Amino acid sequence: MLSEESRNGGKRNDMKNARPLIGLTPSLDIAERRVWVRPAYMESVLAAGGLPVLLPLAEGEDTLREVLDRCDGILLTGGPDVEPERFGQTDTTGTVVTCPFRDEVELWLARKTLAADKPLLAICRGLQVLNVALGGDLWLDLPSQRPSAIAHRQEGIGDKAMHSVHVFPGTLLWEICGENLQVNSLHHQAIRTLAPRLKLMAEADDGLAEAAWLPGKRFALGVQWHPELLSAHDEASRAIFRSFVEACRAYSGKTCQAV
Ligand SMILES: [Mn+2]
Repeated sequence: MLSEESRNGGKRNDMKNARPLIGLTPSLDIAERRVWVRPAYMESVLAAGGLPVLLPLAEGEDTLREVLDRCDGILLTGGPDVEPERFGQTDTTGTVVTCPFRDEVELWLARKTLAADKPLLAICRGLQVLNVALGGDLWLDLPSQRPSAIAHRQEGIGDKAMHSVHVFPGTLLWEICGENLQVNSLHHQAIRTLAPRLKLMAEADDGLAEAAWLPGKRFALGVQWHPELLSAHDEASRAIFRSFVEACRAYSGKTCQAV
């Protein structure tokens, strides 16, 4: 005999209590035909009460549109540099490493996620993608184009904070984690010109942009560092994921609590 769940086509009756579904963009290694993501993204979303899934880096908009429709929020993860041609430049530094196919997918996703006003969390490369998607541009190579006493590309796996970040009072990030943060730093590029609609939320002691948001949206926040690599031992990093997952839950109407 069929269970009630089977008769419903497998649809559970308690979906309103399900965790919000959060789509993560993976890295893509075309030469090795490999799609991958660091588990810390998944772990941080799970710990904040979200249900993470990897998004397909698919050709064509139909698949992406269907996947975006089903997700309650999108997390743009870290990765290689954005192709300079995407923001009207060419690489004069010889240092830029890109994945144009991933650019194509993520620029589309960033714009469509914002258009649908679904929550968007953009981490490291994700912030750069968000800025380019909305018309801003990037430093191609921080060490040669914008030398600093701060090593924005730290050694190691990034589980230790390396530099301070000053968060501007009254911004979304300030509400989530306060004014002074210690963050890790694993980025080669960074925001040079902020996109017209984005607002700067935080900067490093050398004045480099470290976080931005899009006011007027449900939740559209990008950070230049990697909170997922600090969240096991850093409350401010956990707070970023909790706020994002809460926004996804509010969007979805689902009620289950963080674990
Ligand atoms: Mn940094």
